[in-house]
Amino acid sequence: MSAQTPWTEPEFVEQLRAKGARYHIHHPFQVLMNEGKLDRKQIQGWVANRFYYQIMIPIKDANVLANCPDREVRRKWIQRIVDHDGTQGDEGGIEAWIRLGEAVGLRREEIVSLEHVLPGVRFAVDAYVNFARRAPWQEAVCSSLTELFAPAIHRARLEGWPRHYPWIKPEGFEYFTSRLTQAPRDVEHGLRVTLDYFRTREQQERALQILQFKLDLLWSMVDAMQIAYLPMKVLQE
Ligand code: AHQ
Repeated sequence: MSAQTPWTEPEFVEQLRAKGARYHIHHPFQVLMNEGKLDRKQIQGWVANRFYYQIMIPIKDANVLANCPDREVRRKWIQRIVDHDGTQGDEGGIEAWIRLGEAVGLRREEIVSLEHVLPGVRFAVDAYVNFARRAPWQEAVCSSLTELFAPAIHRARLEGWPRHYPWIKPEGFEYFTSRLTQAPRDVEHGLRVTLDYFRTREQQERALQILQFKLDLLWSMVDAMQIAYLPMKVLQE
């Protein structure tokens, strides 16, 4: 097969899924979290920092909409904003994340003030939003495909946190539960757009590069939290 031969759709999906090896579920801080080895302050730090990612997802998605001339795509994509911002009768994911914050012992004010957000987390999240603002909308869609790997990380939290962190109030877990259905629905649409747009082998390689950019961004967010919240001694054990 020549280097320029495009992958078939199953081969392309396999290449995208292979990128999961660098998903942040494998980050040392996340591994310690899922093994129940973090303390209250470290869990609180992660929740407070990830709140910045959560509130910027709708801004990112609004940039995709603003760049997308395809009404059919917009009709589906706009649901992502509703999922997070909420709507009449459904408070949405951002509110659910605040409930997660309160369930781990943070005050609402200190969550929404963003006072705990680390520079490295802010830079990584802002890089994602700026990518969606200036990249072709199909590239921004492709970058959301890290959620190919997200159900596993939400399931791990739902299975492990009640056991490892019994001090966390269970109403905090609603957000993770909501993503078990929302993420696969989003991935189905995002993957279709990606497979339809990235057709030549060069374009397919570009899609892998975009996915790696987003994986690195998620990874670097947790790097910042690890440096801030994990004493070096834990890392040397
Ligand atoms: O809660 C998450 C979420 O709403 C989204 C949207 C999606 C995107 O558009 O990039 N990615 C994403 C992710 C969420 N949670 C992360 C986690 O570890 O809890 C995973 C993250 C992703 O895999 O990109």
